[in-house]
Amino acid sequence: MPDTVPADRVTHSDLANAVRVLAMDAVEQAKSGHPGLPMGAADIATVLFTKFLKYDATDPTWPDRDRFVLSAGHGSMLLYALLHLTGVKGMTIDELKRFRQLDSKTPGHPENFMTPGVETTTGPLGQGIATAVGMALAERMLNAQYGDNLVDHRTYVLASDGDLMEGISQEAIALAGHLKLNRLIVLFDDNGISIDGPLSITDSVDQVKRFQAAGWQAVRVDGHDPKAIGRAIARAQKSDKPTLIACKTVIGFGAPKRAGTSKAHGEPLGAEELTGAKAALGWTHAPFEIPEAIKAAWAKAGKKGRRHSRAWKERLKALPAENRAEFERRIKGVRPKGLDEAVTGLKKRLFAEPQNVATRKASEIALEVITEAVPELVLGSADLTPSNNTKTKNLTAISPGQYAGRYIHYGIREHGMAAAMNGIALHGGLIPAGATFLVFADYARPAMRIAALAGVPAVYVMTHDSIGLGEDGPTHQPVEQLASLRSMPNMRVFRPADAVETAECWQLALERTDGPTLLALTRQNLPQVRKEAVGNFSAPGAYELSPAEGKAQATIFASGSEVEIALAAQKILAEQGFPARVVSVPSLELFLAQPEKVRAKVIGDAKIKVAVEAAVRFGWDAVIGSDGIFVGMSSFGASAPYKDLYKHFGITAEAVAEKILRTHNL
Ligand SMILES: Cc1ncc(C[n+]2csc(CCOP(=O)(O)OP(=O)(O)O)c2C)c(N)n1
Repeated sequence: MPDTVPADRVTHSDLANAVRVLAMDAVEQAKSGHPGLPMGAADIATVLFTKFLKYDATDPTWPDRDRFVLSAGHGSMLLYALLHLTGVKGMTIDELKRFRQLDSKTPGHPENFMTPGVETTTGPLGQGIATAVGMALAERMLNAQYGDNLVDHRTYVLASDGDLMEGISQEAIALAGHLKLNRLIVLFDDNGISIDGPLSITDSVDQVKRFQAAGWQAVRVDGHDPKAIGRAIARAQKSDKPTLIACKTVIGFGAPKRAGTSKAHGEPLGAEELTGAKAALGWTHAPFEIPEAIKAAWAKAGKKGRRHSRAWKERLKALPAENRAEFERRIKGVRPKGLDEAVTGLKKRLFAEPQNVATRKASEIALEVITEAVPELVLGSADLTPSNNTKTKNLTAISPGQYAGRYIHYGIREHGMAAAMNGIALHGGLIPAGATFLVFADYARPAMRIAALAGVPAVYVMTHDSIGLGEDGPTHQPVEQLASLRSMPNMRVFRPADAVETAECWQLALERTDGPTLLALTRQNLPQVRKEAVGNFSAPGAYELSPAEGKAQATIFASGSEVEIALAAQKILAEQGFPARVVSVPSLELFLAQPEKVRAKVIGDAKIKVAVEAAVRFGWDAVIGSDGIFVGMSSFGASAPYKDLYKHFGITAEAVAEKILRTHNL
């Protein structure tokens, strides 16, 4: 199109082609990336962004905006092109030219913490659609609290074949369909192509029927017909169910040889194909060059939501000061002042009346007061509510069409739960805490990894944290989970030793705003080991719980349920005139992240170092050294009453004391 054409003569195809060519050019320049999806889905995205999305590019984090999630994160250039064209600050043409380069705002896959306007990190297929379910749920839950005046938006997803093939999508769509999340609209880029070739080599699911069976409205449209796409979205907006719009598209639309083939999926087109594609699209401009008229039309689309954002801000301003401050606090993720007070109060009570309870029960006791102090905390469980102890008396569950509660029955969907939790947290205004057994963290792990990577403050309540769960046997007994979760950057794992530490760890989990926290809790009862003292001792990850009588000859480090064993071993040793100290380690990796001085003081200079944890040794050498003594697990568990298992695997106070004395006498 010549530069002289006025903005109002710009057509849908001009707008969509601008997205296509930016994607082609950026992938070509990077010599890496995925041009096929942006080229194929450009028509869908153009209709959505220019006609439907309530979006203000000048304020991309305005709380009542519609959310757009590019679930097929490999098509990231589609999103970057849209953010650039609509005028999001910082998303310059130079950033597109630096696609996939170090420190650019255009990394290989969308990262919400790097790129303004990106709602969530996507790339592992299936995560985006499942995260969006959480966003759509958060919208309804906040709407139930604040009304249409403040919370009234939709969540749109662009999902690919891969997204819908991944198992997590089933958990997500079943939950969304059940809960009737009618503000969730999924645009399916139905191109029938993935990396290995046409989908027909591996898949024959009728996605429309599948979604319908899960309680969705589902329709098929021509994904290159803007009117048909528009009609389907308009219908979806009126539906009382979530909607799938299967948009039949051609991957790599416009590429002369590669369109419609897997060759268009994930590599640069190459000079010849690129030239051919531009010719086919009628595009005559230099690489990365967008004619002024098209630029202007896209910029106008970017400001389309501005009147909505302005009106919304006026409505917010008009609220009574207190309501407004509370809403803003929650949206900004600022934690309430009452949290510290509530936990301090609870600890006082625990010191006065010690509770010898399982830490899952201690967690419930903590939640009784914390849920009152933190109204944005939303709990839930993947069908283990009575075992996880997450539903306190003051919480009511949400149900289809009824979103006023604060408890979510996620169903037996650990992965879907963890992804939905990401969406709830990223939406803003709510803090999600979801529960299951620790061993099933493995079922939730890919979404937990996104939380860690994307800095999502979700809380995982994972009970039945060792062989201490007993009779359910080795399938249910976590052994390697603690080590593997501790190894995940930015994941914080707490394993509190008693009711006091549990309250402290809950506080630390909720005060954290830059990443996820896991609370590993016991099924079995534990004595309260903490004596009265002021301060959150769990905060540095480890502290001296019980000093030695005299100069310590050994330090026994332990976490969770094994702190009791460490204390009993200390006693046995003391009776034999051997002074040892006990260090409680509620968070090994948090402790290892402390400055050297802090670590050195807690580790101490006793020659013999022992760690006791009913899990594998991996990770503990950083504290006890490779020649330190480890008392724990080196195999899977077994099925028996838990006390028998501790004896069977040699995790006892006698064994700890005996090993220390043997080493001492060497
Ligand atoms: C969980 C996961 N497994 C594998 C991949 C690697 N991968 C990236 S794109 C892709 C194929 C996707 O095909 P499709 O979803 O149809 O996208 P399109 O070819 O239409 O771009 C695969 C296997 C991934 N990103 N995530």
